[in-house]
Amino acid sequence: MPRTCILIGAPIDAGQKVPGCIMGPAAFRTAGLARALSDLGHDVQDYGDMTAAPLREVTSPNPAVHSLPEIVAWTEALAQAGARAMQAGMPIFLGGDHSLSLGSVAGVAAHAAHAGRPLFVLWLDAHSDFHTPATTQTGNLHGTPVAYLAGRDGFDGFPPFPAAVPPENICLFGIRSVDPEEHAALLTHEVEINDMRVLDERGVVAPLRSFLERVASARGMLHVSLDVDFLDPTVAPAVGTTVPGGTTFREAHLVMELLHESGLVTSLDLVELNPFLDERGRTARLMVDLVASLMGRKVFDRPTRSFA
Ligand code: Z70
Ligand code: MN
Ligand code: MN
Ligand code: MN
Repeated sequence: MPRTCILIGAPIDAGQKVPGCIMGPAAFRTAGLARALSDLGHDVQDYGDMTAAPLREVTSPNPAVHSLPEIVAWTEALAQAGARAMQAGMPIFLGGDHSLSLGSVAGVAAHAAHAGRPLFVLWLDAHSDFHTPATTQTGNLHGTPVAYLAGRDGFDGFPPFPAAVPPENICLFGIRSVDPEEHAALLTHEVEINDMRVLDERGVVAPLRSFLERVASARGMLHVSLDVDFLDPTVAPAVGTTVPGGTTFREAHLVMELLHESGLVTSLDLVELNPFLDERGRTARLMVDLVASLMGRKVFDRPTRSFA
């Protein structure tokens, strides 16, 4: 089914400390994202790159936190743009580091609440990103969006999250780096956790299918947040914090194909691409290919699937 894909560039890099993510939206465009989508029959509208809202004076009780006014300003701008884009089609947010999801998911959640539909979030990442600004040790706010969308406290200065996503509607998938404060908090929230231990034993198909069945039976909307470090750094080197033991090229494509077949995905983040660290554009091109699989590209287009 043809979709209206809305590209929203969010060149944010203040959510962490390695320079380069700011070039992410340009790299996605250079790697041919719009063309890949239009070749699949989708309508593509590129809204260009956003800028942050005006900076306000906001401070954190945690002295480790840096760039708080910048991230709050991006969150405000992206939440507005995201909610508006949801009315026009399927927003695809081009990062930028993962702090962009503070805003993108806020916008999507406001839309879902307005539409009276439950929101589910699939977090494809090496990290759990479940810190709050109060618990982060690095002060890097790209490690906080899942806590924000789950409605955790500690986000003083941020816009109140419009409609907290129930923890059981959140699925962390591919994680292999969890800090002690995140671990403790995850033990008291019913977030679905498919860490690498689970994926090694069960593969990606069964855990993902069971989550997607929950989304479908709740008639939910589904936001997918794809962090480049979901992939193993040997296939996706263009990322600031590499964590070994990530998903393979084939597993990642299979995840995208299953998402396409589900027909459930209503919004998407592409985050943490650092083109400055890439090898001749290979990570940017891989990310574009993954989006193409998510949006319907197939190796062989059978009239009916013969492997139900
Ligand atoms: C660590 C922190 C993180 C992404 C790194 C890492 C967080 N838990 N998130 N890369 N995408 O700094 O809080
Ligand atoms: Mn970090
Ligand atoms: Mn992340
Ligand atoms: Mn990550």
